[in-house]
Amino acid sequence: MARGRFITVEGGEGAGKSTNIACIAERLRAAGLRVRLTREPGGTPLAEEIRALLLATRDEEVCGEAEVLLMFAARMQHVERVIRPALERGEWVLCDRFADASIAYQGAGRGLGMARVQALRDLLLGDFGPDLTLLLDLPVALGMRRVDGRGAPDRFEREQAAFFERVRAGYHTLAAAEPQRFRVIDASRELPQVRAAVLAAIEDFVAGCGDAR
Ligand code: Z5A
Repeated sequence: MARGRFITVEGGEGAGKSTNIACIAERLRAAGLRVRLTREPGGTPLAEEIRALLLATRDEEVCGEAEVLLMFAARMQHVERVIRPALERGEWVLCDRFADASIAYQGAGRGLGMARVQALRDLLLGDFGPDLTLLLDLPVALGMRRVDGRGAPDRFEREQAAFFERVRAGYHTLAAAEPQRFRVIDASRELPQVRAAVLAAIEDFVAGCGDAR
């Protein structure tokens, strides 16, 4: 049986990851593929508990190193218990955020340094990673407007625009370094146009996977 493929969707807040990932899953299933839809931080009971710890607002300031280690603790459980086994069964795994998020948010956003977080990724994951990454890119202010009024902001949503600008620049650096893996989608457009661009990228990728079914 052919190994499945690992697709991740990345971007800043309000970029439309959750909105678009469901229609990607639908399109892949329509093509006869078995799809596992998941997210980070999270994706297993333990990793979801770590997610709750990470998103909770708290009086104690969380240091960047503790934050990135919690992200990777959740990620390793997710990879070893869910993602890798699913790929080995031939399923396609579609994940809302993965290690690129740690490099952009903790490496660039929190200022830990992208290279340090990449070194941690390499230490823990080796060459395991996504086959395709869709980066939904949009100006920070527009993303913030889209999520405005959604309820009490979590610990990340309380950050200032400057933090999200560093995150966005971090993602641009990652996409430029690996153009064969990343597809950058202009997510500032109306939803039908964004969705069309997302599905075109997916179809292009599926067409290049001759052994996938
Ligand atoms: N984080 C981290 O720091 N390090 C890591 O390693 C990982 C994560 C894995 C939780 O992630 C936080 O964890 C996240 C980064 C950090 N914090 N932040 N920021 P998350 O992915 O669960 O949370 P999120 O990024 O905040 O999700 P989000 O804000 O919901 O973004 P989204 O999923 O991309 O957006 P959406 O829910 O699909 O859309 C938002 C709204 O915009 C919604 O009302 C849509 O109907 C609307 N929308 C979407 N597309 C459009 C278009 N094209 N036009 C108009 N309106 C639209």
